[in-house]
Amino acid sequence: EKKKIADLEQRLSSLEGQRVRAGLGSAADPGLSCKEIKDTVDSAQDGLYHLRSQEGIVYQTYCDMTTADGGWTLVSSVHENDMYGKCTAGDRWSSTRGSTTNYPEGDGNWANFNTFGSVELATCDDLKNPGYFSINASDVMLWHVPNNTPLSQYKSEAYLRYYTTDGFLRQYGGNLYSLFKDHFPIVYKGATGNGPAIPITWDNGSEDLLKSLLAPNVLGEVTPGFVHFCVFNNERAPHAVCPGLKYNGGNVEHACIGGAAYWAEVAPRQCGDFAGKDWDGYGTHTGWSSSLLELESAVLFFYR
Ligand code: 3S6
Ligand code: CA
Ligand code: CA
Ligand code: CA
Repeated sequence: EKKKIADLEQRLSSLEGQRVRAGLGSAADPGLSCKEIKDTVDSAQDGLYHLRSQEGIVYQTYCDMTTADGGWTLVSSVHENDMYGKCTAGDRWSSTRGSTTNYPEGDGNWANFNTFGSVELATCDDLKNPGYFSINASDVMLWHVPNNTPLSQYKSEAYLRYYTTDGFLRQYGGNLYSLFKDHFPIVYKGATGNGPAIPITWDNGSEDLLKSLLAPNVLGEVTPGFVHFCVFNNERAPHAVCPGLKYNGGNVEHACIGGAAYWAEVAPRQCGDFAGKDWDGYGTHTGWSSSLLELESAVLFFYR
């Protein structure tokens, strides 16, 4: 009898264990990251999960559980809501307070604990959740998704999807917050040089597709196949990220996104989340202007 009871107790506790594990990522049992959930529940699918920041804040976000074995957490998106508004409302990844040298870091959101937006509006407005600064990660994945794409189609509509594989974040504090805060501050005329250019693996799209969407004039100044962080232009304005490429020249403002609050070349024309992507007209895809598709897409950032 005693043996039977012990066996039953063991079976019960193992079933309870399974129930709790299977619920990891639910509201009742938030995970620390999509990677933790995927590592625990191998069959986990792409979709929404509950996560908990190191400070205990519970939030919902999208997990990609399938690309290259999955475990990718959506932490932020950079969206340009008004290309004609130069460092105005919505330019949270540069300056919402005008084109000015008064705030050399602009709004400072690359390296602070501010949060904004929501997972279902990542292609309609900027997103920054607590994962951006609280997850300890190794790599990033970026998706270029047309503006206003609904959550259910982020992945299928992302015409460029790529990720890093070398674990570079580990040497910069485990996330982009630490990379920008402690190593490569996004500060006008900042003292650091350019940050690292990390090789990428393509999941969707290609170097040729990226090149066909960039402003024609930048092709002579870039090497596709990287994601490049903290890149200064000729006038020493920093750009937080060059998505899909390494920027070798000085007219960084036409291909790279996010920054501070002042672009000196012809202020305020390059001031904003998408900097100078419209230099030769809105979506004209001539000279230093990107294609309309790139201008009207958000860049989504994932950690793993
Ligand atoms: C390929 C032409 C270079 O033209 C220069 O770049 C021109 O003098 C500037 O108006 C322009 C801008 O710096 C582009 O950012
Ligand atoms: Ca703007
Ligand atoms: Ca924005
Ligand atoms: Ca320039």
